[in-house]
Amino acid sequence: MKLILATHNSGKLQEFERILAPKGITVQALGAKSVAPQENGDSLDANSLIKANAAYAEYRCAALADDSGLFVDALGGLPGIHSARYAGVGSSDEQNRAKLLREMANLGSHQRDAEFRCVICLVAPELFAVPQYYLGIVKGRIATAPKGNAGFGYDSLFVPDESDGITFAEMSEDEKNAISHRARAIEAMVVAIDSRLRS
Ligand code: ITT
Repeated sequence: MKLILATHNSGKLQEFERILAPKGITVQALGAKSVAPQENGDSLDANSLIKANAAYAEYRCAALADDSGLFVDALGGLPGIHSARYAGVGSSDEQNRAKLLREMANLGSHQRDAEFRCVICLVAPELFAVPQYYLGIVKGRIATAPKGNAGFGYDSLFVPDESDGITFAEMSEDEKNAISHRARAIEAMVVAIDSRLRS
């Protein structure tokens, strides 16, 4: 089975490919000429639907999109749906991480709880009459300084509760994929597709 993956984020693409390939699902990323739609929804669900719908309209092939973000308790859920542009439109991962560390500079070790959330929206009319949503969450804490070089985005600042105190960026791809928000949302999607194909 082939799905269009509506993303321009190469880190996400790599994770989808690695998790889905053993399950017999290949993902085709958007072409360089695909224009990213404006993500002006007010939730992960809304923004994932905007991206999946745009990809389906362009390719006329089953499409999925991931909208994800880092939700920090002490910041009232920020950066949340604004994670990709926390330090301003067009900001780099490094600028976003630096802003997060600044905002949390005065917070003690008991105030650093956070979670990554990922919503995948699947638009596949031949399988499901309406768009489907799959949620994955991983809980953890925000480190006081970046650690590790793997991954992307906020990985070097996020210490999952299920790790031995290391950040996502200090893990191998398979270690991150065993517990990540994205892997959990993907797993839920795969279960739903399997069960639909069997019914
Ligand atoms: P697309 O919309 O093209 O998919 P994007 O990077 O703009 O790419 P989002 O709007 O979903 O994607 O923003 C998600 C941001 O949240 C992403 O840019 C990272 O900063 C952060 N993020 C999400 N998942 C992450 C992960 O697994 N590790 C580190 N940071 C992550």
